[in-house]
Amino acid sequence: MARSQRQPTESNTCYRDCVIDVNPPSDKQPDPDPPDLGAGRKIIHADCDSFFASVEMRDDPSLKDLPVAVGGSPDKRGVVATCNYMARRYGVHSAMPMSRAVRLCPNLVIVRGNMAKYKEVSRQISEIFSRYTDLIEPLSLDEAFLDVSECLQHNGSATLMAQAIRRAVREELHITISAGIAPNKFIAKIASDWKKPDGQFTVTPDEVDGFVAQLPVEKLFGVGSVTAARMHKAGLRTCTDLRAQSLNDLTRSYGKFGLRLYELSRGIDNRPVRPHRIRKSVSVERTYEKDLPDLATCIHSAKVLFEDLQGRIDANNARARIDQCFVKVRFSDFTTTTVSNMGNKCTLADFEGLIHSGWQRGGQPVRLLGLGVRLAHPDAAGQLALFTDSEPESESESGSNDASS
Ligand code: DCP
Ligand code: MG
Repeated sequence: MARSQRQPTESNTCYRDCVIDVNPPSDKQPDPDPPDLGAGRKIIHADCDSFFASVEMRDDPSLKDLPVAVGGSPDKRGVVATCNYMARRYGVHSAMPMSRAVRLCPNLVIVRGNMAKYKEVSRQISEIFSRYTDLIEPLSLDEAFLDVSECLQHNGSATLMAQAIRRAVREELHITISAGIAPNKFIAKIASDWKKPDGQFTVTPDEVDGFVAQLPVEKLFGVGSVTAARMHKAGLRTCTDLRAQSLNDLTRSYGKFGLRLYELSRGIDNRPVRPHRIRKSVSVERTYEKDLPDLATCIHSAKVLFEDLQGRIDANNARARIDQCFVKVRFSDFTTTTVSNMGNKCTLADFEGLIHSGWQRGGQPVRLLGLGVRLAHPDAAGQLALFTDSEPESESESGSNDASS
């Protein structure tokens, strides 16, 4: 079948707002033989399968049995937000340029995204979760941690609760969701991927040790490609290899993150499920259809982004917490630079000054421009702005960040 493109998206603007855990992992030294405090808890990590694509397939049955991607137009530098599992067999994946996706899968059906619809489905999914617990920590529109330790339904079996949740999502919302069930967040998150799509996997407290021992280091939250490469070079490939290192060795090599590695490689993760998360930054960025040729065009284009950013800051009630503004510039050769300055005003003139500095670092046409503000911790700003409206996060639990540098 010839590739059909349903509604090419015009906008390549995206909002990358990052959130931070209210209570980051403890910095204190572990006991020589730390008790597994997580053993008594029951955590479910639930994550929809190819979320945006599943919603689109649900709403348009003609897409059934076709490879489908949600995202922007291949002619306009659009990217793949997600694709269904059939398209994944061709090598298509999230964040890939759509132009590459259609080369890999010539009969790919491209559907424009509809964020309002996904937010509504996300709200409906949260409602189903809330039948079991109030301790729900959303990570993005389609995934959340649930602490069901105190829930008495299904004789207190988290495995049966996960089954019931998945059944409700399937029968009421007509999409599928996978789940991982474990004594802590770290293992539940990995387990939800184990039987995807439309599956679930339980790691009981007795199984934690064996399950974690064989995990590759890349699976640990905070180990991105840079840290993983460093570990491989040092002969560390699995959690078993990490366990052979003393805490001193790990902190010497990886700084503060060494303690976290020490714990995670033993299956220890005492982070609570936190219903609220705090926003750490607000930003807006745009990939242009045609490169911006010079500094003057960049300054001109920044006005629209600036307006967008103001709206986002107000929508998040974040103005009082601004303590830094930054600009991201990606040049035509894909090199990227970020320039920031301290201050809580962040006027258009401030951003223009930053663009000026950023531009000079590359001195070539610009592919992407981003404007953003970093936010002080609410305690410092004397107010508490709670994160309620989940969107895909730049600092998520996905482990894509390198935390050790
Ligand atoms: N998303 C996006 N851009 C990305 C990654 C994801 O816009 N780079 C959006 C589209 C996804 C949704 O977020 O549907 C959820 O992201 P997931 O990582 O959970 O991916 P999926 O739900 O699509 O697939 P999976 O079955 O692997 O969870
Ligand atoms: Mg998902």
